[in-house]
Amino acid sequence: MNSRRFAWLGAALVVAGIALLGIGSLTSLATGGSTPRGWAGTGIVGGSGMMGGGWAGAGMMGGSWSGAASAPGPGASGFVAGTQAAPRVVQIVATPQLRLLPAVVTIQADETITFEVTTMGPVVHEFMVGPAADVAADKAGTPEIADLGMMQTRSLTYTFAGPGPFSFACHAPGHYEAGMSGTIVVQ
Ligand SMILES: [Cu+2]
Repeated sequence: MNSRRFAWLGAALVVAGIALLGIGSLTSLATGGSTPRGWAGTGIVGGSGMMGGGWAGAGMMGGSWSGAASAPGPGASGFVAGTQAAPRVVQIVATPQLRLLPAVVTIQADETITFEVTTMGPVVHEFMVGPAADVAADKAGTPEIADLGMMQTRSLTYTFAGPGPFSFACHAPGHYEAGMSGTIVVQ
């Protein structure tokens, strides 16, 4: 779901709300008295409620961008170290501005992490993760998700053996050079 669609939806709901108010006012003019005015008031509340629904949708998008659905990391309340049997989920967003967010992911030594990577916007990205030297060199065989198109989400599970250093990056042409990489911090 993109923001433009939300904007159109919101505009449509505002128009619907205004139409309701108009009907309420006309009813009020035609009949007078307190009951029609009360009905018009209900129209106002209804319009606000629908707009509120649109705003909640925008809030959900915000959650996706900030990685709010990722499992808690080391030091956070509720943290459970990821294992090969039960990997910890970390959400990554690949943005049209050529960034992988969050750009720093903190893990406990030897954790297994499932990265759920989503491309926002029309630019196609990749997601490579592993030893920092291999990721920097785009070394063949380094685990990666390739050709991740607009609004697609794919997963990659990786076990970080030892102290690192580890990193992640997008090697679509020009993206790494533009700064499309991130750091794994091993606690
Ligand atoms: Cu990229």
